[in-house]
Amino acid sequence: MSDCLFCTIAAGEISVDVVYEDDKVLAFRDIDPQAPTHVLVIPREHFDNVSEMTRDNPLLAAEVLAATTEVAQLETLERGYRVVTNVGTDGGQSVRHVHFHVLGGRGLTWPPG
Ligand code: DGP
Repeated sequence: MSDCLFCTIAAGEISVDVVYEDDKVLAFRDIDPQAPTHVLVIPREHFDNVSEMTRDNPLLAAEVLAATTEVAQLETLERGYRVVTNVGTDGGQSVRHVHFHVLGGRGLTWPPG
């Protein structure tokens, strides 16, 4: 989608700090980190949210989730970490291209706000 920020990032047209990438998945550091490690994991293909991706391409959804594990290993988050995906307005989703936040490097509180 030409007007999608994360599609533009996936196409390499906006510079990001890449942590992991393969032919289907890109992981890069969040511009506004909420923890010492805050990485966004996205499919290169556009889906608005996790529900759409899981419905239309469940194998890709599994690959994106597997990439969150790869990121946690690369970032040596052996004490633990959190994987979050926000959906829609109430979910606090600001970018309508599915992404998983991988957060770690400090103790994370619960519940979220
Ligand atoms: P969400 O609120 O769940 O849709 O998360 C979107 C995240 O995307 C938010 O944590 C900030 C991040 N973000 C927005 N624009 C950019 C950008 O241009 N570069 C990077 N690296 N991250 C961005």
